[in-house]
Amino acid sequence: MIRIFLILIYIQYIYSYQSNKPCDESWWKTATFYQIYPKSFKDSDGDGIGDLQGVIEKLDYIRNLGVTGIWLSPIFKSPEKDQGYDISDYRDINPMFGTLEIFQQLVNEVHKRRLKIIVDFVPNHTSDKHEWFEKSVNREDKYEDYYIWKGDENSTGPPNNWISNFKFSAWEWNENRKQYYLHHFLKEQPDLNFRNHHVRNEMKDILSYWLVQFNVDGVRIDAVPFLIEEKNFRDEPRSNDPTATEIDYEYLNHIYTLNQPESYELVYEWRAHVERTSAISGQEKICMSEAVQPTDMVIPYYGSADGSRLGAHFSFNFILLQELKSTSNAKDLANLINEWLNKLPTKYTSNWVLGSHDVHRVATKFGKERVDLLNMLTGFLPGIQVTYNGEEIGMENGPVPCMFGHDHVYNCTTYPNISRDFERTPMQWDNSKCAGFTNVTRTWLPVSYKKLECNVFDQEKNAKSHLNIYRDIQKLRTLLKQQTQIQLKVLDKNKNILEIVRFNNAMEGHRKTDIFEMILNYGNESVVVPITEEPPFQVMLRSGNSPKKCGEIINGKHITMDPYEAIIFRPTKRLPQK
Ligand SMILES: *[C@@H]1O[C@H](CO)[C@@H](O)[C@H](O)[C@H]1NC(C)=O
Ligand SMILES: *[C@@H]1O[C@H](CO)[C@@H](O)[C@H](O)[C@H]1NC(C)=O
Ligand SMILES: *[C@@H]1O[C@H](CO)[C@@H](O)[C@H](O)[C@H]1NC(C)=O
Ligand SMILES: *[C@@H]1O[C@H](CO)[C@@H](O)[C@H](O)[C@H]1NC(C)=O
Ligand SMILES: *[C@@H]1O[C@H](CO)[C@@H](O)[C@H](O)[C@H]1NC(C)=O
Ligand SMILES: CC(=O)N[C@H]1CO[C@H](CO)[C@@H](O)[C@@H]1O
Ligand SMILES: [Ca+2]
Ligand SMILES: [Ca+2]
Repeated sequence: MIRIFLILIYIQYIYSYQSNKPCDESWWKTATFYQIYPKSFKDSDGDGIGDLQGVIEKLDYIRNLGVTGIWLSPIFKSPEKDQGYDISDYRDINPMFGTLEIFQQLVNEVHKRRLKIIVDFVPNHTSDKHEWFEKSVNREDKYEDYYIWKGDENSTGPPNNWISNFKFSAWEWNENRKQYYLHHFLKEQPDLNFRNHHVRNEMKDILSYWLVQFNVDGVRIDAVPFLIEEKNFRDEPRSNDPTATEIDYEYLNHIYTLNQPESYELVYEWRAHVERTSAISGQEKICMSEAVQPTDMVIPYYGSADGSRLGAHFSFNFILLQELKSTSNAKDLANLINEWLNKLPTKYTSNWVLGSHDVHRVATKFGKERVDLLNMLTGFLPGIQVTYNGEEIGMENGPVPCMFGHDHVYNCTTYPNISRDFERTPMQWDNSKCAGFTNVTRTWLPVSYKKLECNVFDQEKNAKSHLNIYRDIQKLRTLLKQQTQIQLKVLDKNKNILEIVRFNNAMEGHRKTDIFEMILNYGNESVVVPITEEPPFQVMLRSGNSPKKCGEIINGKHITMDPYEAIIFRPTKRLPQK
């Protein structure tokens, strides 16, 4: 009884502490962003394709998840050669998703619910159907150098050996202009020339358009490593990858096309511009950058090494997404977390990502048993959490027969393992014929039969479902905010048990007050482990497969961890004050 009373006082203390802070200050630093893949989220008009009105219909669901905001994958006008990453008009909405009016309504509805909204910003390249490209082909005034053109009618081949991310030469011949243009992705995605000041200004205007005029809260900047290329267009040297053939991207070491100093510089410029839009609108707007690169290359997108320039508010941390395997152990996991935290200067905000529209579903990659454990982990680690839609219910890859595939880049026939169609199947809202995604049977990608065992409707009813545990994590995150320090420890000889302690020693000398601790068993065997902190402990949250109860008090110095079990708890005894 007394204990419950103390907890109530404690919670009150936390809330009163927060309410004394200036309203909304750096709201993003402890945010959870929910990534929506609009085509697969919710169809409102019965064409089998998700749309913005569908997102509006599901905003209450999103608010009830307890997340901070949504990030929408591209929704702009596009011929859809690369699922909207080939934009033909940066200032308009793809009619399949809706209109500018519906988008404005979405922004308003999001804000009404005290949520935030982030849109994708794809500056490296446009669609070849963008009017800028057409004007550039025709050498129209001002537009002539909007893209990267090389060679002439007498050229006998591409200007250099650069290779596209999607295989083959990064150069495409244009018969009208009689020159080659550069494209790091598809040939329908010509690279913009950021050495041209008109292009630089256009992009800033587009940022203002969405951030100020439409009042969105931030942008996610796509593919920043590719922004600017070395200006002498030198050939790139061979890589050491023996498996790569001449046409493969991996064949070369991309020293002249990736992460060039000017690309970082451009991100810093955009940050300054985003700050200006914050000043104009009186609200803190943010930018996040996407670089699927080694950590050492990713971190400078946060800001310059000398600290004089700020870059993205956060640069996506893909270390877990790329390196963690189902066969990893807790030691590997600890090493990955430590590698990131040790390299990230403490003044920057960390972030954790496990899923996206480009990688296989978490449940498929790591096993269904690890869904809660991994959602709890990314929610427990300090900083920002990013969740790809469907991961909160532990959706698995959907089966997509190749004839129904849509990933033109990684064609299902040619790339049976890396086609991205599988993680893009429609959201499973219920177990009805079309999973509550739409009211028609023909959907752009097939609805997975797994809707029968994995859907929102059923999980609503079960307190220990992935969905409800995900909601509990979001609630707990409001308590975790103050604990900025972290310690990691592998507890057992088999290296499958990871203990993570969060505390705050910044405010009160070196006293570790208000400790939160997570223990997870990444392995498939039950293990008894000693806990580092002094008992008793109170269980705050546990994975669905855990026999422990929320609120339960644990008195022993040892704890039994079932296979794939995760718990978050708190020592209930305050440590003696020094
Ligand atoms: C599906 O829903 C849309 C929008 O409510 C409606 O216009 C359409 O007629 C419905 N289609 C079917 C097959 O029920
Ligand atoms: C291409 O070669 C022809 C014949 O040598 C020459 O007249 C022409 O000027 C060349 N074109 C360019 C763009 O250099
Ligand atoms: C994949 O390639 C096959 C054979 O080249 C083609 O028939 C199919 O339409 C392609 N699928 C996609 C999604 O592009
Ligand atoms: C691709 O998938 C097949 C079966 O799904 C598997 O046998 C093969 O090892 C995989 N290849 C790679 C490179 O992962
Ligand atoms: C756990 O996994 C290992 C490695 O995959 C396997 O050899 C072992 O049999 C599994 N143990 C149990 C209890 O399932
Ligand atoms: C994760 C992600 O958004 N990847 C995108 C990076 O940019 C290329 C080109 O725009 C896209 O094809 C990827 O989907
Ligand atoms: Ca639709
Ligand atoms: Ca570029």
